[in-house]
Amino acid sequence: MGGPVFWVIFIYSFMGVHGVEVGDSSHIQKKLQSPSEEQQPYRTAYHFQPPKNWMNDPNGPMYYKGIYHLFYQYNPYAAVWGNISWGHSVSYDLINWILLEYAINPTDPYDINGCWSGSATILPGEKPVILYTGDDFKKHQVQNLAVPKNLSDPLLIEWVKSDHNPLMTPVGDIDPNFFRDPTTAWQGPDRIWRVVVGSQIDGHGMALLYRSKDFINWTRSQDPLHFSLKTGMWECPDFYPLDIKGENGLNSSVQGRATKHVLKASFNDHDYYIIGDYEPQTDSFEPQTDFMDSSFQLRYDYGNFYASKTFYDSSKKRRILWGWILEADSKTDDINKKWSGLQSMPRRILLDKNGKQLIQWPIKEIEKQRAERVNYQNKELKGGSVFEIEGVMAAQADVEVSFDLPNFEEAEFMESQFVDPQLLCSQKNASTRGVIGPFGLLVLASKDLTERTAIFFKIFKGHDKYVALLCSDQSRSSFREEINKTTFGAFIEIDPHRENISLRTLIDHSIVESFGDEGRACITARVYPELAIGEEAHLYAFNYGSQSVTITSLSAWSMKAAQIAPIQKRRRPPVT
Ligand SMILES: *[C@@H]1O[C@H](CO)[C@@H](O)[C@H](O)[C@H]1NC(C)=O
Ligand SMILES: *[C@@H]1O[C@H](CO)[C@@H](O)[C@H](O)[C@H]1NC(C)=O
Ligand SMILES: *[C@@H]1O[C@H](CO)[C@@H](O)[C@H](O)[C@H]1NC(C)=O
Ligand SMILES: *[C@@H]1O[C@H](CO)[C@@H](O)[C@H](O)[C@H]1NC(C)=O
Ligand SMILES: *[C@@H]1O[C@H](CO)[C@@H](O)[C@H](O)[C@H]1NC(C)=O
Ligand SMILES: *[C@@H]1O[C@H](CO)[C@@H](O)[C@H](O)[C@H]1NC(C)=O
Ligand SMILES: CC(=O)N[C@H]1CO[C@H](CO)[C@@H](O)[C@@H]1O
Repeated sequence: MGGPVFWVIFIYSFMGVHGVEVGDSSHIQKKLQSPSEEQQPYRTAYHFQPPKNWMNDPNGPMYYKGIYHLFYQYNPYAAVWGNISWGHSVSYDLINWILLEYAINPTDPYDINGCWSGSATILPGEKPVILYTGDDFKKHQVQNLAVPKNLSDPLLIEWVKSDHNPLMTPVGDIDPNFFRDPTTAWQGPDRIWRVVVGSQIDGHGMALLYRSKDFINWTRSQDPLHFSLKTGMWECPDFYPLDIKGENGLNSSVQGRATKHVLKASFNDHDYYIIGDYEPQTDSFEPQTDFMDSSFQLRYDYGNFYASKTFYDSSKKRRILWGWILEADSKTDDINKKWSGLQSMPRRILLDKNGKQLIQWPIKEIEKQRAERVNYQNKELKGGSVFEIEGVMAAQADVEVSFDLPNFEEAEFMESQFVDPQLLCSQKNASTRGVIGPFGLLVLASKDLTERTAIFFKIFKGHDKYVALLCSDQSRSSFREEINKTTFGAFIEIDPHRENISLRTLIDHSIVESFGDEGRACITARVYPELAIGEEAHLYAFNYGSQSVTITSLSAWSMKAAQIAPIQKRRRPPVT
């Protein structure tokens, strides 16, 4: 017994499919319908969130023996940050989740003030391990190791901390307040493990490099993997290879000519990345363009998205990104609604063909949640027009649309290449008439359009190039005063012969995740409408430019809710 077949059936029954052993069935019943009950209009249906309390960074995501694991920074006691433990959930498809007991709790001198972010590494012989930051009894940040208690338990429910903890401590020039968030480790051709830890030394953001033969005894490298004189503290660094030519993802230990490496760091409330060449012999990393070096900063997401982490999914040979999506309401609202924080839709990451940036796309599995569909083709949107897309649940939908563009000659001129796209989006908002654009979608909109979130494009002509501006305008997303309604924006370079541009938007009650131009620019927003909730939410396409644009095709689907259910402590074998 205990073989994989047994466990597949066993866990299947836990998923509630056989209707047995699922902890809180009233919760599931609710999730199967829609979460838009009166008191909880903002809970999401197909994004990951625990039933209650505070959640922040995704931690240690991994695929192990047929099961996806997601850990996350979690406060077991309240909807505010504090008492941080590692929440743990498992899934077969990255959409439906079983909530397990906490994997790591603050119980030891080296993590008593919190078990903070970290990553999983799968060691040879299929042995997963976790490196995480502990806030110790002196409130110093240190790096610790935890391993599964029983490798035969397919859910890896129990984790034990190493007797050798802490493994890395803030000695020498390292400030004990700025030493955290170890990455997934990788092995060089010399079989030595490397890991980087986020830091700030003399005010400069830094990825400190450590090496180890045995994963226990770690030695700091004299040189960091990378640092920047133009940023402060780097939180949650991530470092991984991507294939230059193919679409397959790579595990973190792949190096060589056919790869580019991505270094991501979280600072200034955003996740910035750079792409370059990594040389494992010398552990040098040479980026094509460095952080803050040009006016065009690469970010995973130009909206609300932070402290992300990727992992390599060996079953589908892809690299997947998760990010923490913060609330944009007040702390009081969080306490009243009893929860705070979402995880983004997991996104597959690819290198763009030009090698200069990443492309992100919601994982294929989400398409299984699609239900009723409406479809339009070759619909002309004359300047100043709005039309309603009816027949889908507008508060819980997936929309894919492609627009045929008019001739660019008429495009508005943009003075400077140093314009901040976010600023441009708030000045040239969805209500401001333009030439080519604004055109796009109005989501979570009230029938009379007094409340709406607008996701739109606008085409500009620069001195030597054309750009599409992608905006997510939250300025009229809610009548509620206390909500942060900052508008977000991103530029996408387009060539003058470009005929069309696409937008995909995932709408889930209080989150709007948009992927512009096949995933070249992503913007996530949190919105909390007062009128446009549940059945009262509407979906529109619009064009406030003077030039007509044509919707080549638009498909919208209602989305089924995911099952996110707790597991009971007492376990019983399945009835087969
Ligand atoms: C380890 O897990 C397997 C599968 O759940 C179980 O059969 C076995 O008894 C466990 N071993 C221990 C020492 O708990
Ligand atoms: C730890 O590794 C370093 C470098 O490899 C070595 O010099 C040192 O002796 C090791 N310490 C222990 C306790 O194994
Ligand atoms: C990573 O991928 C390479 C190339 O496919 C393979 O040789 C290596 O065994 C993999 N390593 C791990 C830890 O999976
Ligand atoms: C939209 O832009 C116009 C013109 O710049 C401005 O007058 C208006 O206040 C803006 N609306 C919002 C809600 O920011
Ligand atoms: C609102 O959100 C933006 C973007 O996330 C942030 O820069 C700004 O500081 C926030 N404003 C307030 C008042 O919190
Ligand atoms: C977009 O335009 C390209 C040519 O520029 C064409 O190959 C493609 O089929 C078009 N896509 C759609 C959805 O119309
Ligand atoms: C239940 C529990 O342990 N709560 C603790 C959370 O953290 C605060 C201070 O950080 C403690 O005062 C609580 O006792």
